[in-house]
Amino acid sequence: MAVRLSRKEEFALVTLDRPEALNALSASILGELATAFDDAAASGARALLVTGAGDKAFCAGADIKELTGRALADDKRAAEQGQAIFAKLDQLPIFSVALVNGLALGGGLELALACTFRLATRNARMGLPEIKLGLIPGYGGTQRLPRLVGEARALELILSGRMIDAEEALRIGLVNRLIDGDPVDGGMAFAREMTQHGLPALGFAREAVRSAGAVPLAEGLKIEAQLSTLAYRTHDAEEGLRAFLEKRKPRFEDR
Ligand code: CO8
Repeated sequence: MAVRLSRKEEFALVTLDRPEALNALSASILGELATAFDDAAASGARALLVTGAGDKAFCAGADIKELTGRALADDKRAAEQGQAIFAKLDQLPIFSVALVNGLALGGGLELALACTFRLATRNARMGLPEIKLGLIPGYGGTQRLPRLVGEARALELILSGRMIDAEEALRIGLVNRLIDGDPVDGGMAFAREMTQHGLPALGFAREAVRSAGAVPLAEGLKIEAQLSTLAYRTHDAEEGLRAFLEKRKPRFEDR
């Protein structure tokens, strides 16, 4: 198995474990990833961390050896399969955090883009080099990258195929934060910060923010009004408001 699913306290950790090929994504690894995402979501974990084995790469992209000599229909099927698996990750009911601990290229960066958040180690380098192979990104990169960093920056990276370092990725908003020390420890600390409050409000906030990129403002405001109204109805809101008035820390129960 080149994909390992493990438990790290209250979090699930998916590790791409094929360091000899810089954790490149073969078709069978993509299938293993899909299973691991489902299992992580069903495990009761509070968030999912995704990383690559070794200290060189998060993931160097699709396995280039598998990309040659296929029929057109197979190329399309492969792109749709990759897109569907990354969409599954994007839509998991729990938050996901990519721990980019080295190279994240092509499909590897697209894997990170499908996570809710991205953290990078200082030696991380990221890019969409498909253009250098005569290709374009096919696992969501042309759609998710511009939504994160803007159209002009995304197009520049896709047309040049150049790699950017962790500092630049942070500056353009491609990654949320840089991590020093052990990436998994850093990822757990970040995930704990993001999930320390009650799950219902966290979920409503995520849903409302996601709608901002998908619907017109007036529609989004309606969604926000509905979700914020729902939040008032939760036990956690009752507890949070009461705790403030009683000058104590709230005890959220995720309901
Ligand atoms: N696929 C398969 N094997 C790979 C890949 C890859 N993407 N990347 C690295 N490897 C292998 C190398 O072949 C090498 O194996 P071996 O030792 O057996 O020769 C091993 O990993 C180590 O790599 P290098 O010796 O090349 O290591 P370097 O440190 O010299 O170079 C690089 C590192 C710069 C990352 C270099 O390996 C490289 O350029 N790799 C390719 C990166 C790339 O182009 N990725 C994009 C792939 S295309 C893609 O992801 C498209 C996704 C959408 C597809 C849509 C389908 C329809």
